[in-house]
Amino acid sequence: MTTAPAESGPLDSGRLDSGDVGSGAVGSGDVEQRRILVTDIPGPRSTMLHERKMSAVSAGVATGLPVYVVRAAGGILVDVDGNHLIDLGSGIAVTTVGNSAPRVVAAVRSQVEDFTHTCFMITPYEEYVAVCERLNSLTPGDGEKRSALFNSGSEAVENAIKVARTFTGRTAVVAFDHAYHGRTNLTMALTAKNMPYKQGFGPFAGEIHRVPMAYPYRWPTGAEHCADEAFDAFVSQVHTQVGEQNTAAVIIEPIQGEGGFIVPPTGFLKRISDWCTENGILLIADEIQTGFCRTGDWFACEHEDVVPDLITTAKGIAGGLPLAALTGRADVMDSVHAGGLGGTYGGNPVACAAALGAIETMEAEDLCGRARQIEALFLPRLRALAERFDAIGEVRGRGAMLAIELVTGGPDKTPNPALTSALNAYCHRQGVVTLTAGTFGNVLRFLPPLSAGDDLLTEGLDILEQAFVASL
Ligand code: PLZ
Repeated sequence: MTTAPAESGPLDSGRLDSGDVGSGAVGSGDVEQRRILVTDIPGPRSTMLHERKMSAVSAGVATGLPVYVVRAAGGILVDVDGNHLIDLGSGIAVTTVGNSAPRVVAAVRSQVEDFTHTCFMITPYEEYVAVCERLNSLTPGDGEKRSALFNSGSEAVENAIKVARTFTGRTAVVAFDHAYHGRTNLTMALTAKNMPYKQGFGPFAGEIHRVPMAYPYRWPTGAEHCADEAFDAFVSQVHTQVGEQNTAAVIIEPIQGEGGFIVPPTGFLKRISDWCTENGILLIADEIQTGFCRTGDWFACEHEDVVPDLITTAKGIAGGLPLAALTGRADVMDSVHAGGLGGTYGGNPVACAAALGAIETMEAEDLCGRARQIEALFLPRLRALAERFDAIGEVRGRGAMLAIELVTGGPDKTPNPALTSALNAYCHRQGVVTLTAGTFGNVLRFLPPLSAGDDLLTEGLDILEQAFVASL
């Protein structure tokens, strides 16, 4: 069934075609927007496929929830057994416009028929240029900007470091505790957490220096001291251990993603940004998880009035097709010698077409507004749960990037990864796709597609509530 051509499966009948584009709703096609469980999760067909996976795919590639997907749209994933699961993960913040969003489908179909690849470095095409133009105008800052396109978030981050080193003539890079920037050699070095990302994979790239993150919930002297003390520690450590004059860039996620949806105190980012400017150091905002309407603005930096020198994006940019970008000040981006940036597939025309369709969808459907509505739906429910269950140490996040941090209860804030796994597994068994995060594995995070309807989101929250009752 999974190997059948996409158009021939029984679930494909009545699929939205390009004629439906612009109908108003972010398309859910013919995928019924309802949780439907017809087997246990995972069901028998998924279980069989998973056995094949175990003997064909490297054990290094793990699976969070082994249901095998055949269709997805709106806020629903349909598996091979015919179960309809509520998607609260968006494939880790990727399908922000929804799976197979009509404008993305139409743009991809048309592009695939025209041509699939030429290599932009050899014989270019308009779609790449158009994506860069959109990025240059949508990202924070009114100054002249340039962009370059890549295949993955990690690659965008690597290139941000290459550009920063070229422009400044300096080599050191400062990253934060709990940071996640990727799995390639340089980005592993930037990523903070050892298991599973770094264990056994060293030696890592040099000239990466780590400083404390402003993590209010776990700040040793209390959240009220977090902004000042974290900023002072940052300044002092860079000064004493690295040297401002050696520092090319400071890289930060405006809200940390894999690290546990850590929201720094208001003003912290701005102080870092101003200090970087004073010291000729570039600020790189890694908006790979926070970007493209996810937090209720196009980019999370906007909320803090911060204009980074360089911004990395990926994930939500192209509705599920692999695309990533580096956007930044024109003088910085143009400091690299011709031929210094590139790659065979970077800015593939099909991925670029998808990005143009995704960005058009975000504008036409006001998906930033939708992310704020989702925040308004989730936060009161999560806060009510926190009132009821001591195990919820903190509710945090912004827009449709929300999380609860789980502890054993009591004042010591001991992380509770066992409860986190139990809640996650309960939601999965009930057909709700939740994700975990956090340096201590004790954060349950919610990243629904912005195309999911309120009914589905409410039902997802009901099941989360049941998960607490069942697990505590
Ligand atoms: N920067 C902020 O969130 C990707 C990775 C999950 P790639 N996060 C999900 C996993 O276990 O691999 C991410 C991110 C931020 C960079 C990246 C890296 O993006 O497209 O996965 O390379």
